[in-house]
Amino acid sequence: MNRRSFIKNASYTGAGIAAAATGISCNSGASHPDQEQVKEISVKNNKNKPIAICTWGFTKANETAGKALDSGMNALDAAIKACAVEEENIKNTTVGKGGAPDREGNVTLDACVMDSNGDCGAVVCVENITNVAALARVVMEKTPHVMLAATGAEELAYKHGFQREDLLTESSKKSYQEWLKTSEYKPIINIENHDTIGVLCMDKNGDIAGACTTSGLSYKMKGRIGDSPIIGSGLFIDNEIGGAAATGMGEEIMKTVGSFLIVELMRQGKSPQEACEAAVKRIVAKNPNHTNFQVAYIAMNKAGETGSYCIHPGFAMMEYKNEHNKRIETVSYL
Ligand code: SD4
Repeated sequence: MNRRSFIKNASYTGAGIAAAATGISCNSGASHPDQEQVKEISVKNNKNKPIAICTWGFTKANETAGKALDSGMNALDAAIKACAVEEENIKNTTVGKGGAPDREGNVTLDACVMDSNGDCGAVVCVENITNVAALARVVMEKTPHVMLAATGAEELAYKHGFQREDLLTESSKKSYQEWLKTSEYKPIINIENHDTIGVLCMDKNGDIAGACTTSGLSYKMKGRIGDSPIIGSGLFIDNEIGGAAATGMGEEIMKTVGSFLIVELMRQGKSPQEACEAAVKRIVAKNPNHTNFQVAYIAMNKAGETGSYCIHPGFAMMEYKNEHNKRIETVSYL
């Protein structure tokens, strides 16, 4: 088999793509394809692009990204646009405006973005700014840094025209006051419908980017940061391979650097589904307490295959492909 036909054949499977991307020659005796060729094959054979997937049943957000991609928007813009839908949705109590406050009653937001060049930006513990995924992009593009915290991030936001907003809504204030009566702190995530949004987009060029945004654990300790704004934990993209995003108990996701792990497993030849399963099982194996918390992952590879997996039933992924937005009930470990 000559080099060209090896590349052609390799492009039909996720394993082939991963092998090609890492330069593994399988048993073909082929020489290592260069990166440009890898990109060419995987994009050419992906008939499904553009694609948007996101965590939970965020129908409108995912559709917003999908339609924007259909009309030619690039992957990063589309992912941030999808996040903005939930950041501005005051009924979502774990993202943006209307997000649950910390124990002291202050709403603090975390977010990150990563683009197809491997550039990334993040903000943590930000008050008074709704669109923190867009702010994470400002950190990426307008500063020499990757991550800014609290008032530093907030000041940057004002410099770039973001509006100051009170993020604590009447309804979240009421729930907080109710919580204060017992102040019971049980950091257990999930089972309700709305949660952190992580979005992965592949645009018409086949380039992948993502964004993740959250208010984190409800009534968290002051200053607590979860996985969502941590590059590699809440989100990771490698445009040669694919991307992954996480939701659920941030502390557990960070201990295994979950999204990075999934992308690396895809690099080694696993499909997005297999990689999500392996990453969840890694957490399960390390933590006998896993029945007490939720972790869920979504992933996409360069061929446009997607996957998702979680510990507990109740998690769903949205997928927009071929102009169709659908909800995929995710298979769970338990
Ligand atoms: C966190 N992972 O702060 C986020 C919260 C979340 O589903 O995803 N909830 O730990």
